[in-house]
Amino acid sequence: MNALERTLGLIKPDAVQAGHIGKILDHILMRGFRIVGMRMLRLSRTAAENFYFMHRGRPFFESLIDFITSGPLVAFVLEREGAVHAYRELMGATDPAKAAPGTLRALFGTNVERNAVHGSDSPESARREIAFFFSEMELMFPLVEQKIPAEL
Ligand code: DAT
Ligand code: MG
Repeated sequence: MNALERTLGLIKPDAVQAGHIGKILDHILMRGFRIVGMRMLRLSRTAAENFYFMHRGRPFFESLIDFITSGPLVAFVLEREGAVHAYRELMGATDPAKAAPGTLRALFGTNVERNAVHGSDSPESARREIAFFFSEMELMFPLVEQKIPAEL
Protein backbone atom coordinates (compact mmCIF):
# COMPACT_ATOMS: atom_id res chain seq x y z
CA MET A 1 0.00 0.00 0.00
CA ASN A 2 1.31 3.45 -0.93
CA ALA A 3 1.86 5.97 1.86
CA LEU A 4 0.36 9.45 1.67
CA GLU A 5 3.07 11.69 0.17
CA ARG A 6 3.67 15.20 -1.04
CA THR A 7 5.54 16.26 -4.17
CA LEU A 8 6.51 19.56 -5.78
CA GLY A 9 5.26 20.39 -9.24
CA LEU A 10 5.85 23.29 -11.63
CA ILE A 11 4.00 24.52 -14.67
CA LYS A 12 6.98 25.93 -16.56
CA PRO A 13 7.05 29.28 -18.39
CA ASP A 14 6.32 27.72 -21.81
CA ALA A 15 3.03 26.20 -20.63
CA VAL A 16 2.04 29.33 -18.67
CA GLN A 17 2.74 31.46 -21.78
CA ALA A 18 0.71 29.05 -23.96
CA GLY A 19 -2.33 29.35 -21.67
CA HIS A 20 -2.22 25.76 -20.41
CA ILE A 21 -2.41 26.33 -16.63
CA GLY A 22 -6.06 25.38 -16.30
CA LYS A 23 -5.88 22.27 -18.47
CA ILE A 24 -2.79 20.97 -16.68
CA LEU A 25 -4.38 21.47 -13.25
CA ASP A 26 -7.51 19.66 -14.49
CA HIS A 27 -5.44 16.61 -15.46
CA ILE A 28 -3.77 16.64 -12.05
CA LEU A 29 -7.03 16.93 -10.10
CA MET A 30 -8.70 14.23 -12.19
CA ARG A 31 -5.87 11.85 -11.18
CA GLY A 32 -6.77 12.25 -7.53
CA PHE A 33 -4.05 14.67 -6.39
CA ARG A 34 -5.00 17.34 -3.86
CA ILE A 35 -3.36 20.75 -4.20
CA VAL A 36 -2.14 21.77 -0.73
CA GLY A 37 -0.23 24.92 -1.79
CA MET A 38 0.13 26.96 -4.97
CA ARG A 39 1.77 30.19 -6.14
CA MET A 40 2.78 31.97 -9.33
CA LEU A 41 6.21 33.58 -9.50
CA ARG A 42 9.20 34.28 -11.70
CA LEU A 43 12.54 32.84 -10.56
CA SER A 44 15.69 34.96 -10.40
CA ARG A 45 18.79 33.42 -12.03
CA THR A 46 20.33 32.76 -8.62
CA ALA A 47 17.18 31.00 -7.39
CA ALA A 48 16.97 28.93 -10.60
CA GLU A 49 20.63 27.91 -10.32
CA ASN A 50 19.98 26.77 -6.76
CA PHE A 51 16.82 24.88 -7.70
CA TYR A 52 18.66 23.01 -10.51
CA PHE A 53 22.01 22.72 -8.66
CA MET A 54 22.35 19.02 -9.57
CA HIS A 55 22.55 19.93 -13.28
CA ARG A 56 25.33 22.52 -12.86
CA GLY A 57 28.09 21.81 -15.40
CA ARG A 58 25.79 19.96 -17.84
CA PRO A 59 25.88 21.28 -21.43
CA PHE A 60 22.21 22.33 -21.25
CA PHE A 61 22.49 24.12 -17.88
CA GLU A 62 22.74 27.77 -19.09
CA SER A 63 19.94 27.27 -21.58
CA LEU A 64 17.79 25.62 -18.89
CA ILE A 65 18.34 28.61 -16.57
CA ASP A 66 17.51 31.05 -19.39
CA PHE A 67 14.28 29.15 -20.07
CA ILE A 68 13.08 28.64 -16.50
CA THR A 69 13.66 32.34 -15.70
CA SER A 70 12.06 33.57 -18.95
CA GLY A 71 8.62 34.20 -17.44
CA PRO A 72 6.27 33.34 -14.61
CA LEU A 73 5.76 29.74 -13.54
CA VAL A 74 3.21 28.07 -11.28
CA ALA A 75 4.55 26.10 -8.32
CA PHE A 76 2.34 23.72 -6.34
CA VAL A 77 2.47 21.01 -3.71
CA LEU A 78 0.47 17.88 -4.50
CA GLU A 79 -0.68 15.27 -2.03
CA ARG A 80 -1.78 11.73 -2.78
CA GLU A 81 -0.94 8.14 -2.01
CA GLY A 82 2.43 7.57 -3.70
CA ALA A 83 2.39 11.16 -5.01
CA VAL A 84 6.04 11.35 -6.12
CA HIS A 85 5.92 8.36 -8.46
CA ALA A 86 2.31 8.94 -9.53
CA TYR A 87 3.02 12.52 -10.60
CA ARG A 88 6.18 11.48 -12.51
CA GLU A 89 3.97 8.96 -14.34
CA LEU A 90 1.38 11.62 -15.15
CA MET A 91 4.14 13.94 -16.47
CA GLY A 92 5.75 11.41 -18.80
CA ALA A 93 9.37 11.24 -20.02
CA THR A 94 11.62 14.33 -19.96
CA ASP A 95 11.55 14.51 -23.79
CA PRO A 96 7.94 15.08 -24.92
CA ALA A 97 8.71 13.13 -28.12
CA LYS A 98 9.35 10.05 -25.94
CA ALA A 99 6.57 10.69 -23.41
CA ALA A 100 3.67 8.21 -23.38
CA PRO A 101 0.45 9.38 -25.06
CA GLY A 102 -1.84 11.27 -22.71
CA THR A 103 0.93 12.36 -20.35
CA LEU A 104 1.33 16.07 -19.56
CA ARG A 105 4.59 16.36 -21.48
CA ALA A 106 3.17 14.55 -24.52
CA LEU A 107 0.13 16.82 -24.44
CA PHE A 108 1.69 20.18 -23.59
CA GLY A 109 5.49 19.93 -24.09
CA THR A 110 7.40 21.20 -27.13
CA ASN A 111 10.90 19.73 -26.78
CA VAL A 112 13.27 18.33 -24.14
CA GLU A 113 13.87 21.81 -22.71
CA ARG A 114 10.42 23.35 -23.13
CA ASN A 115 8.68 20.38 -21.56
CA ALA A 116 5.79 22.15 -19.78
CA VAL A 117 6.06 20.65 -16.29
CA HIS A 118 8.42 19.64 -13.49
CA GLY A 119 7.96 17.07 -10.75
CA SER A 120 10.21 15.96 -7.89
CA ASP A 121 12.02 12.69 -8.68
CA SER A 122 12.16 11.20 -5.14
CA PRO A 123 10.71 11.82 -1.67
CA GLU A 124 14.05 13.44 -0.69
CA SER A 125 13.93 15.80 -3.69
CA ALA A 126 10.30 16.53 -2.89
CA ARG A 127 11.17 17.63 0.65
CA ARG A 128 13.93 19.93 -0.62
CA GLU A 129 11.88 21.36 -3.48
CA ILE A 130 8.75 21.93 -1.38
CA ALA A 131 10.86 23.84 1.18
CA PHE A 132 12.43 25.82 -1.69
CA PHE A 133 9.06 27.27 -2.75
CA PHE A 134 6.89 27.14 0.38
CA SER A 135 7.09 27.68 4.11
CA GLU A 136 5.36 25.19 6.41
CA MET A 137 2.80 27.89 7.27
CA GLU A 138 1.73 28.26 3.64
CA LEU A 139 0.76 24.62 3.22
CA MET A 140 -2.75 23.62 4.14
CA PHE A 141 -3.47 20.62 6.26
CA PRO A 142 -4.28 17.60 4.11
CA LEU A 143 -7.46 18.27 2.17
CA VAL A 144 -8.41 14.64 2.70
CA GLU A 145 -9.31 15.75 6.24
CA GLN A 146 -11.38 18.68 5.01
CA LYS A 147 -15.14 18.65 4.63
CA ILE A 148 -17.05 20.94 2.33
CA PRO A 149 -19.53 22.87 4.48
CA ALA A 150 -23.13 21.87 3.84
CA GLU A 151 -24.21 25.51 4.04
CA LEU A 152 -22.37 28.78 3.82
P1 DAT B 1 13.15 15.81 -15.41
O1 DAT B 1 12.63 17.23 -15.56
O2 DAT B 1 12.35 14.83 -16.22
O3 DAT B 1 13.34 15.40 -13.99
P2 DAT B 1 16.04 16.12 -15.54
O4 DAT B 1 16.00 16.28 -14.06
O5 DAT B 1 17.00 15.12 -16.11
O6 DAT B 1 14.58 15.78 -16.13
O7 DAT B 1 16.38 17.53 -16.21
C1 DAT B 1 15.82 18.71 -15.69
C2 DAT B 1 15.43 19.59 -16.85
O8 DAT B 1 16.58 19.94 -17.61
C3 DAT B 1 14.49 18.92 -17.85
O9 DAT B 1 13.14 19.00 -17.46
C4 DAT B 1 14.77 19.69 -19.09
C5 DAT B 1 16.24 19.99 -18.99
N1 DAT B 1 17.02 18.98 -19.72
C6 DAT B 1 17.33 17.73 -19.31
N2 DAT B 1 18.05 17.07 -20.23
C7 DAT B 1 18.21 17.95 -21.25
C8 DAT B 1 18.86 17.88 -22.54
N3 DAT B 1 19.49 16.79 -22.94
N4 DAT B 1 18.78 18.99 -23.33
C9 DAT B 1 18.13 20.10 -22.95
N5 DAT B 1 17.50 20.23 -21.75
C10 DAT B 1 17.54 19.17 -20.93
MG1 MG C 1 14.64 16.05 -12.53
